[in-house]
Amino acid sequence: MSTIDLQTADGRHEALRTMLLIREFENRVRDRFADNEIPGFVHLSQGQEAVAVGTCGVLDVDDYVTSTHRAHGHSIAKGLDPEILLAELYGKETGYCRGRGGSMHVAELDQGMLGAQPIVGASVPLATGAGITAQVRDEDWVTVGFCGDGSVAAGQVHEAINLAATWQLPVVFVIENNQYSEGMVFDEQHNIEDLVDMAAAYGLPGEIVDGQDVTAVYETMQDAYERAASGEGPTIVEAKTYRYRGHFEGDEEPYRDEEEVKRWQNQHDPIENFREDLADRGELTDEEFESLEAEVVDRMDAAVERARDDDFPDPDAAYDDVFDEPVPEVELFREQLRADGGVPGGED
Ligand SMILES: Cc1ncc(C[n+]2csc(CCOP(=O)(O)OP(=O)(O)O)c2C)c(N)n1
Ligand SMILES: [Mg+2]
Repeated sequence: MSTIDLQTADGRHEALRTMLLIREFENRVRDRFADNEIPGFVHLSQGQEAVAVGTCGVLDVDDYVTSTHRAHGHSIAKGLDPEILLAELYGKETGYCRGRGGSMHVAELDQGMLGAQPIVGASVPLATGAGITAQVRDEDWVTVGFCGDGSVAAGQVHEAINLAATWQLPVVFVIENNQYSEGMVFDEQHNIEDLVDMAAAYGLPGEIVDGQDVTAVYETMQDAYERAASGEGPTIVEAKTYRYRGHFEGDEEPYRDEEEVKRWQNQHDPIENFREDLADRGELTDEEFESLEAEVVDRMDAAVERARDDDFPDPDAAYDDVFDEPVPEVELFREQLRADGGVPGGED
């Protein structure tokens, strides 16, 4: 059973709320990262919310997704709590991976989130692996492997899709074609216009979908899901989309014009598109939209406060789950960490 039913007005409101939540979550990550409150490295998915919500909305809690370095939207759309996800990004003990994973490694198996993968392309063989497990164990779950347009230039992606196609695994590969791979424009990296054309090489069906239209993504995914769940094998879905922020926070974006970004924001925004759809259906007033916005702002205000107040992991536990036997280098690191008050490099 899908987690969001787009056939109903309640389901449509839920889809809108989830897209707004992802947008606001990433506003906070953007700002708190700029303030050095959030450590590490972050990649935002603003502009791509409809791909995450339209895809994951079709899935059941027991279905799986594998994700990339740009994983916040996929995670929240798959049902992860933004509060716990934010704590993870803050490196706090209360986060999904007890602060060890951060933005690019978050995973929550109970919710079907098999993990963000910072190695470009790695989400695809993982999805194939989850598909093999389902087939061998005769389980019902379907796995979605999210990947970017850039990842399609990586060898492991093709090996994994070929295997999934040959063994007719219950997997859907969703390529988020946001037209850039770091600073590389799409046609500098690929010799075809539509990546989905490669589906023919594996004997798979391929679908192109407008990734700024949550309803279109959802409907395309319903068909792909049906095929996967009924033993007809994988589908490749290519969602044409766009990221508003740089490749990573701090990217100066010399490779594209501000005008291009503004054009997508003004003409192809997935939230604005869907808001208009719902207003046209008579299902959403301006007041209702503003109240949904206020709700997610309040929720994220509270989430930031909570993540700030939560504790960092105990330095003594820094290498738990890493080494079986104590290692001298680890002891040294632990001592240093203790001396620094539990924060690598100290709390300055
Ligand atoms: C194997 C590997 N090569 C290179 C990198 C550096 N890198 C990180 S993200 C990225 C671009 C990925 O582009 P795409 O797949 O289109 O995803 P997007 O960033 O657009 O979401 C690259 C080259 C990496 N993380 N892993
Ligand atoms: Mg890309």
